Amino acid sequence: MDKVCVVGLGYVGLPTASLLASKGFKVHGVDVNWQVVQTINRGEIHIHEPDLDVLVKSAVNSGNLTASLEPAPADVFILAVPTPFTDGHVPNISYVEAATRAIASYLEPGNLVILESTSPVGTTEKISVWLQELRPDLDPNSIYIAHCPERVLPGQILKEIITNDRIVGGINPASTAKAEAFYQQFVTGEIVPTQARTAELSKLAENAFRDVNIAFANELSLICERLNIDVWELRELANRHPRVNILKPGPGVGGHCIAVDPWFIVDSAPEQAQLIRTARQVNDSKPHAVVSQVKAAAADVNQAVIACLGLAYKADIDDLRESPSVAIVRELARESVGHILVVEPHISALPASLDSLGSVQLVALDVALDKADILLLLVDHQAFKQVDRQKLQGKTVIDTRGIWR
Ligand code: SAJ
Repeated sequence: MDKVCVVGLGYVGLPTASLLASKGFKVHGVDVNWQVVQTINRGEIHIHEPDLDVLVKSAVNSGNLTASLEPAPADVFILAVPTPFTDGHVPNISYVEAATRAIASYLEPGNLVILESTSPVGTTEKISVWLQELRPDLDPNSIYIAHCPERVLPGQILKEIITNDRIVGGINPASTAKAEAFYQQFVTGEIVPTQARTAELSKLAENAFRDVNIAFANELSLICERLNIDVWELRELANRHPRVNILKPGPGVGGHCIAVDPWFIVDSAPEQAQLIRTARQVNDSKPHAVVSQVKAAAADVNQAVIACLGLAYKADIDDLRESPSVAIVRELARESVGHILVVEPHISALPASLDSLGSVQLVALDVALDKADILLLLVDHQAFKQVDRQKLQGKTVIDTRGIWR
C-alpha cells in the first residue's frame, strides 16, 4: 500500500490521516505545532469531532500513524493546511506555499501531491511552479499534482470523508488519473475527474451557494422583523411550495469555510461577483442586527442580566472559529448593554477574546435560566432545545434559531 504524508493535522488532515492509517496505509502526519504532534503521538486528539478519538488511538497503536514536525518520504503527499484571508478579504495561501517548501526536498519521481485545502483558483498550478523552482533536478512530468477539495461537514467528518463524491482536478490528465486511483482506494462516493482550476472554483462555488442562500434567509428575517411577521412561520409556509427551500436564518454565518471562501471568488472576479459579495455583507451584518435587538430589549429593564446561550458557530460542536455568537457577546460587553452571562456546554473556559473583557461570565445553563432577564438563544445546541419552556416564562426571549417557538 502507498505511503502517505499528510501535511497539516487539523479538522481535515487529522481525520484523513487516521482514516487512511486505519485502512492500512502507512501514514506520516506533519504539523508545525509541537503540542499537536505530541498529542497525536500519544494517541490523543486536539480537536473535537465525533469518533475521531477512537480512530486516532487505534491508528497510532497499530503503528500506521506517526506524527512529527518534519515530512518524510512518501508516495502521496496531501496538503491540508489553512487558507485564511488577510485584511481586505484577500486570500492568504502562504501556508500552502510553506507546506510545498516543506515537502519539496522529499519528492521523488512518480510522487503524487494533492492539495485538499480550499484554495483560490490557480493555487494548484502555483504549487507546480514553486516545485519546479525548488526542485529543478526533477522532471516536472514526473511529479503528479492535483486538487481534491475537502467537502466534509464538521460533526460528520469521518462518515463524509468516505461517502461524499470527490472532485479530482489535476494540473494535467496524468495527474488527474493518478489522484483518481488514489481516492478510489478508500472513497465509496463517486470520484469525478476535472481540471485543477475547475475543481478549485467548484469547491468555492459550493460554499458560496450556501452563503447566498443563508443570506436570503437572514435578509428575510430582517424584513419580517420590520413588518412584525414571524419569520419561522413564514419560512414554513413558503417552503410548502415544491420548488422553494429557504434555509434557516440565524445570528450570522460562522466557521472557517462559508464565512471565508466566497471572498476568494470575489477577489478573483470582483466585478462579476456582485451577488456573492452582497451575500457576505448581509451575513456579516446579522450579528449587529441581533445586538440592536438586545439593546432595544435591555433598554426597558434596569440593570438587565442577559444570558447568551451558545458560543459555537453552529449546533453541537465546540468550534468557535468566526462564530457570530462570539462577535455578538463581545459587542454587547463592549457597549455595556447589561450584565452578560454565557452558556456554552462544549467548552470549559471562555475564549481569550471574551475573557479579557473581564465582564463576561461563563455559567451553567440552570444558573443562566434562573438569573436572566433577557435570554438570547444563539446556537441550537441539543441541550438548549430540551429546556423546560416553563423556565422561559416572564423573561424576554430573543431566539435567533427559532427552536423555542
Ligand atoms: N447556517 C445558518 N442557516 C442554515 C445553515 C447554516 O445560519 O440554514 C449557519 C450555521 O449556523 C453556521 C454557518 O451557517 O454558522 C455554516 O454552517 P454549515 O453547516 O452550513 O457549514 P460548515 O461551515 O460547517 O461546513 C461547510 C459545508 N459546505 C456546504 O455545506 C456547502 C461542508 O460540506 C464543507 O466541507 C465545509 O463548509 C468546508 O470545509 O468548506
